[in-house]
Amino acid sequence: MKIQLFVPPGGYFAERWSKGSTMPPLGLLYIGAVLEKEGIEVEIVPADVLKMSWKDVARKIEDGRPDIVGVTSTTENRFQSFQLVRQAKKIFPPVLTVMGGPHASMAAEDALSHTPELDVVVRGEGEETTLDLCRALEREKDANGISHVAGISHRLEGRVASTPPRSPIFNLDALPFPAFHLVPFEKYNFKIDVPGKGLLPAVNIMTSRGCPFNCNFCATPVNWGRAVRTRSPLNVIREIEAHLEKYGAGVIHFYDDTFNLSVKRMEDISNLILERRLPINWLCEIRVDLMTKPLLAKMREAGLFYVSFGIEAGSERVRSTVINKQVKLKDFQNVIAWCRELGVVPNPFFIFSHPTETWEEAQETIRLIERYQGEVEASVAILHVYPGTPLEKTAKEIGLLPSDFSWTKKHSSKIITLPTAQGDVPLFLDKLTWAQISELLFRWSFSGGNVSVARKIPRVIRNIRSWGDLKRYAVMAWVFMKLKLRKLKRKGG
Ligand code: B12
Ligand code: SF4
Repeated sequence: MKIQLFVPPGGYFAERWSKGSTMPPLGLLYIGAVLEKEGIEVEIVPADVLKMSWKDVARKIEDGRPDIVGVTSTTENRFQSFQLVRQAKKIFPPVLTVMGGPHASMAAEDALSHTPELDVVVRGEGEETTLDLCRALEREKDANGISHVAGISHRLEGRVASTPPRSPIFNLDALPFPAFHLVPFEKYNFKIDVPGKGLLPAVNIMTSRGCPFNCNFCATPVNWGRAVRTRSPLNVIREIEAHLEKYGAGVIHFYDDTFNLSVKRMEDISNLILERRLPINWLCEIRVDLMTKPLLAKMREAGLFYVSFGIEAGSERVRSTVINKQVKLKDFQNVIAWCRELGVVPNPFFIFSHPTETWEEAQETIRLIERYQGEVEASVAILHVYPGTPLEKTAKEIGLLPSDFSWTKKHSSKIITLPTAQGDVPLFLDKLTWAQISELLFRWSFSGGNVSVARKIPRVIRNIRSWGDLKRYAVMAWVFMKLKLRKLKRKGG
């Protein structure tokens, strides 16, 4: 049994990353580690970071003649993932094509119904399902053979069929550490700037899966489930130690959706880092309503230097009744004050254009960002719709996504995207006009936001695909000039 696991080449992310630093794909590395442990021949091909062309990909499959070609998918890179599946089937028809990752998991039926070259979608966690799939295929080389594998959707007698969901992996400590040795680690050039220390080599780690909350736009509760599973602090520390030894990592980026879900576990991890004097700097994502000052101080002592958290909207109504994020402005303000006192960089996330969000409410958000100018590193996005989320349902109900919408089809004129900002993913536009959204984005940019308008111009021009796009970018240019003039007048007067 031989399996090749691909990150597809090109696409929005590769383009965005092409000159910077990125990180190895933890999902494929976990699957690789499990298969390797079970004696299955596995090759991971990160075609993005290897800068492979489609011809290179074809050659890889032709030479490898694998039993299975697997490809990971996010909604941003889905078209590249579909393309890879098509190519694999064309080059080597006997291969079983498998797609996993957040996009395929959340839109399995859509992906299979519109992509005849795709044989199987693995929904959710991939470690046990992929292993079962390999074993089933070893026994019986046809669709019936795999129809007992839990957690997949596939084609059976000409129709798309789904097996029952697989139960989540509760004992995450039982998983081997991700197989970093299966990718060319140095090619990722994964480095993070630590204040006062400069750019240091970094490694990505995930210590828990699942989220008990249910924000309307978020893929995590659907993809990973709402039952949170955690690795033991000691297991986490062992992985950090392995990275320190092998890669001389100076920074650990914890990618857990909410690292501080359990105060006790957070304290234990911090205490172990301190006891073992691990020379690491780290960053993570938290919920502000679960944070306390003593905990943040402990995390800081253990090496935390940058912390991200979603506040999403300045309006209480939008946060609590639209997004379903019960976080108070007071919690947000406290965490920022503690961060400043302790020397941690606060990185709040904000989103514009929530369902029913009015211009007045959106201005509460931008005023909050402007109020904290210079004190925080704010990240801002326009709301995007992802498959399987409550927001996708809303978008269908109000007709933003037409009834015949498919995630497999490109550039429908009815769907508005902003490829230069976040790939080919539908924007959620409701009450705010395009000019208002543009104003909000530029005001964020002027208040220290990390976007350079000038740098984006070549990509904007390359990505104009319709009159609608042209009109939207023209409105943006007009709003930009208007705000610049207003700024100049203020300076002058
Ligand atoms: C790290 C991360 C990033 C990194 C990218 C790292 C990388 N090179 O992969 C950065 C910071 C660059 C990033 C950027 C973005 N991200 Co991001 N990111 C994450 C995060 C926090 C962790 C990913 C991870 O390592 N998970 C751990 C591994 C173990 O899980 P996994 O990758 O899902 O893999 C498992 C299964 O999915 C499955 N599987 C995966 N691939 C395959 C393939 C096969 C063949 C099989 C069988 C199974 C399988 O098995 C794996 C093991 O169980 C997730 C949230 C999350 N909880 O996962 C969001 C997440 C993936 N990101 C998301 C988004 C929206 C974005 C951005 C758009 C954000 C932005 N505003 O720019 C961009 C888009 C980038 C892109 N082109 O996709 C969404 C994706 C939703 C979707 N439908 O695609 C997620 C799910 C967050 C969320 N809650 O909504 N992201
Ligand atoms: S945004 Fe964060 S808190 Fe909300 S559901 Fe997603 S992971 Fe959970």
